[in-house]
Amino acid sequence: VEASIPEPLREAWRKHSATKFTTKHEFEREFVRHIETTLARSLYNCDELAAYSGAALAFRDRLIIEWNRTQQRQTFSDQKRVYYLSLEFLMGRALDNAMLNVGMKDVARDGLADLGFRIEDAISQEHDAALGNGGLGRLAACFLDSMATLNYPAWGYGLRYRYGIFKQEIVNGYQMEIPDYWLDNNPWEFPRHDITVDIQFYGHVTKYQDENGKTCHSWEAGETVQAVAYDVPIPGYHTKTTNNLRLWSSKASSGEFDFQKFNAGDYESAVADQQIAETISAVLYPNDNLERGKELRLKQQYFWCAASLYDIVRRFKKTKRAWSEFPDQVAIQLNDTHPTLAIVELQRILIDVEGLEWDEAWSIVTGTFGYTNHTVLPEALEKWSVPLMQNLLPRHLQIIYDINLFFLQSVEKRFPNDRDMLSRVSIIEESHPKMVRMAYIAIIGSHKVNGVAELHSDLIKTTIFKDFVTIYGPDRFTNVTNGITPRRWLHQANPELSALIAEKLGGYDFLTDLTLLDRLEVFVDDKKFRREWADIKAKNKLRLARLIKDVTGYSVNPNSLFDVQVKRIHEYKRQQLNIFGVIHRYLSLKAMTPEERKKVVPRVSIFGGKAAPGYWMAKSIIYLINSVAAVVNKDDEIGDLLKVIFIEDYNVSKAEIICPASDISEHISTAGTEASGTSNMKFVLNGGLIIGTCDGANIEITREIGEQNIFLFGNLAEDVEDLRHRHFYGSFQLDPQLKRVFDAIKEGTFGDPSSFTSLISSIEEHGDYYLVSDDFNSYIATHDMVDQEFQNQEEWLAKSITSVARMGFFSMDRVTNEYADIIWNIEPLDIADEA
Ligand code: 7GP
Repeated sequence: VEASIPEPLREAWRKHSATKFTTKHEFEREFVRHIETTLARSLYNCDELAAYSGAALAFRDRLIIEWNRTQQRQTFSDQKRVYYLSLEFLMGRALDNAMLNVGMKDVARDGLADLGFRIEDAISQEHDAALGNGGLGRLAACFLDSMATLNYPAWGYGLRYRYGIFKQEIVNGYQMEIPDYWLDNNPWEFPRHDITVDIQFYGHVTKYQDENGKTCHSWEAGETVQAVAYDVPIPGYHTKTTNNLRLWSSKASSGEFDFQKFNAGDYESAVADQQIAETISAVLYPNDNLERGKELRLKQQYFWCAASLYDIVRRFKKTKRAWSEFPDQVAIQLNDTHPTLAIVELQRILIDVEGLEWDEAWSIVTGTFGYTNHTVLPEALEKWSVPLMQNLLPRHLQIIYDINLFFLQSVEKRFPNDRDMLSRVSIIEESHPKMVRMAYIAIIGSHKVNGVAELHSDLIKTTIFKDFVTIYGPDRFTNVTNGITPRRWLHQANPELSALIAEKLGGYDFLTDLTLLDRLEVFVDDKKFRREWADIKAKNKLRLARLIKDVTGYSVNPNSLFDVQVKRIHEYKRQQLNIFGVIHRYLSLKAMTPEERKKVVPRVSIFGGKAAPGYWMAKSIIYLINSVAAVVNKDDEIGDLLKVIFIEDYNVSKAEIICPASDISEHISTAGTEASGTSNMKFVLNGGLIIGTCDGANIEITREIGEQNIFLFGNLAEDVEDLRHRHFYGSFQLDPQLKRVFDAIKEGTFGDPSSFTSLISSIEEHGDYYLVSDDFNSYIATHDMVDQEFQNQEEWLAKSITSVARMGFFSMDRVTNEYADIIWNIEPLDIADEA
């Protein structure tokens, strides 16, 4: 408030207030000004990267003007806000998105052309913001787009990693990881050196009595690290709302510089200590669906939770409301269990700092938080060792023990004499060392827990969180099926299809109400429309063929059937099933007569995805794919009938080229393992058909688009446990077609077979946990159907169009509105009411 300009002087401010460019001419002026002043370059010295920067800075100015207005409006309205806490935001590129969302891409295209640049060349200079691993991180990014588009007062909170997910290079068929330093040349963040929070670690807790004789706790000493805010503007599509993503960066605390060491002449080690503080936000952990329990990761989690909570509480306190109103003003959503410490931290602030009683504080906490679970895989469920937590966060561990005590007391009252129940639901696992089960804190400390697709939400209620349904009743648990933002995943990734749809529907309203797509269905039989639809797919396949040529050197025939599987490499996602299927296809082709080969549909099998650096099995799957590619792609007898492609360094910007270019894509996880999947939605929305198991959102996609429009195969989730059991206690029978594939590998057809022993033995000898053999036969048979149906292009087109028309349900806007209704109890900020 002290920093605010007194009313009599404000007129001068208003007169000079920044304005947004609206014409091509004004855009050009802004562009040139930034090139010449911000970048200190000129028309003699402007390459494509500078052109990107100039355009980005011009758009950034627009965004920040709207950002400022949005923040003022939201503060003034004093409505409830939602805070989305996520350790990952997989944003991808920002410039194209900003241009489209503010509706100025055509202006920029013309302006850049006047100044000597193709807009595509400028856009493609941008480095992806890759602060995430996979689905969970991309979902967070889709949330931000949608919340801004729907005018929700919403903030994202995350970490500003210096290194995002590593860059993947394929060397001799193997994955190599290269650090991705992405912050040079990033115009999209605004450092807020005035917004800092000191974060404590280690130390000890002392008990004392306050003046009323009440026992209090104070957490003392230890080490302090400073959190500095960096703000990233998030523009909504065709709206005045530009929300904020606040990312915290770690830095040595100003008071922390060790003057004792300094005075003792140990300047170097004092500086080294500073650098240690900066390592907290240095790097994103590159694991998807896997937790490794590293101390630095726990430090990251607390650092980010504590800084965010401090910020949220500070904002609330400015309103001078009573604490009991906190849950009416603040909703906090936990993107998986990574931010679970926020629950404990809020309880700590309320009781230790603000002096509230335990029960009052706890009801505020549970009224505030919601928890989204993204996986049932046991190896991904977070647990932290008690000794580690005791050392790093001694007061938080005490509070966790108290939460547990009160919880177990209430359980015991309702289920007396059920010792097993108590040990099953205890936050503390009685192992050596003892472990803190983070998901249990998240459930106990939230008012709603949700899964991300119907099957997944059922599974968490009947398996991993079963006891909590018994304890709390079914109402604490709900489902919100995932979605994707149609702005990036249709309009931006596939501008021609978006334009064709707009032409048919009389405008772009479908981008903000995706259910309008259903009006496309009447055009299914329209010949001209079908041709245009097919031409766009063909162009998109050409675009992908060019990318493939660029990154792999292989030329592929764009008339082939493009069969795509892009996602993180994981045994449960079963890229091994896919590549074994490819080998089977290769062997079948080799066994055919030339006459028989003439009837075969040429196919390109396209893979992409990163393996966690320490995940050997995933890395050997990548190696097998590349080894098969090396043999198949140079087999002249086979030629175009089969090509195998691994696109290195799969990321968001590559996904934007890949998703519009598939004929078929693969979503083939072992039933019950993929919580939802979201690339399945991206491919269908872009007119590709899919082959998939009855898993995650595939099931609801089938419900929406109709089972005649999807290729489903494989065992059902309800049969998985039984099959696994039989693998161990019955006799394991390897599928005969898969056996032929294994024989070929063992004979050395794809190079030294010893590289693939563990991959094969996990199936042949170690119980085939992911049911590759059980599903192989139906997988192959279903691919045969795909080939057959692809030959009837008219039918195929009809399926493609019908499917797109029925995809309205999977808009992220539907998802966001459901969270707002069921979990956050929050309203959009009505722009008409603006101050
Ligand atoms: C993913 C799930 O694997 C995927 O099925 C889902 O669509 C996505 O979340 C969004 O809900 N989970 C992760 O990426 C992940 O790492 C462990 O989960 C925390």
